[in-house]
Amino acid sequence: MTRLSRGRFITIEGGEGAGKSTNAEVVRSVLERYGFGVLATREPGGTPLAEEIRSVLLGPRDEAVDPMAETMLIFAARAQHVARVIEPALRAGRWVLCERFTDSTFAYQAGGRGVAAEAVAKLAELAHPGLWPDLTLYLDAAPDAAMTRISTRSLDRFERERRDFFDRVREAYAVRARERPQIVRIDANRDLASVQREIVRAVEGFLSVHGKA
Ligand code: Z5A
Repeated sequence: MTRLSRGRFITIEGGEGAGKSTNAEVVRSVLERYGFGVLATREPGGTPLAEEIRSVLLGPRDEAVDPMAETMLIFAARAQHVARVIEPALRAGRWVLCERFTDSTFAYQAGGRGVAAEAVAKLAELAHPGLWPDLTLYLDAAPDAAMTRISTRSLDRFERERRDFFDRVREAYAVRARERPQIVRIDANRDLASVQREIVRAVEGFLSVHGKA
């Protein structure tokens, strides 16, 4: 197995139904083919405590959830996930592949809910000082088409939001993708085979530069 002094941190981002879970498998198989040990995980979640916070966040509730309370719960889960799972794996030389990370918070809580982006940035610095993804694959899909893909399952508290919420989330992702060179936008409106070919190209391109010790 190829060993690096420190592993790399790869995230997959995008709206609901964009194909994050489906394509995480593709990314994992490329990395493993090149000999890297991969830890696949997700947010919110990834540890028993963080998964409990996920249930609190996603479950339906009668009480309106304050956007800052929601943001702080997400960062509480993230701090635990980073400290107990992500950082130890990276230090051990494993590559961490995570569905969603702080770019989701910029998109959903800042873009979607209106929390100040500066507040999100400050909490990020407290929850994961100095840790940012080395590569982010942003699967950009139009909300209506993506929601159709998941229309047969029961919807969580976020998926019940109105259309304009998802438009704001998508716009915030677009801004973030323009600002951060680590984010590679993939057009996820296309058929799965085309999306996957582009993902393989993006990961192999990253490996050609960052895949050496
Ligand atoms: N959230 C937040 O607000 N702030 C944060 O900081 C974080 C999260 C970290 C749960 O996330 C919620 O948490 C999320 C935002 C909030 N809310 N929402 N809504 P999640 O990641 O667990 O939930 P999700 O985004 O809803 O995941 P998902 O619906 O499972 O989407 P996905 O993983 O991107 O899609 P998929 O399961 O891979 O694919 C869905 C279906 O589409 C499946 O049948 C595929 O075969 C099909 N598919 C995928 N790609 C294609 C293409 N290209 N063509 C045709 N069909 C396709």
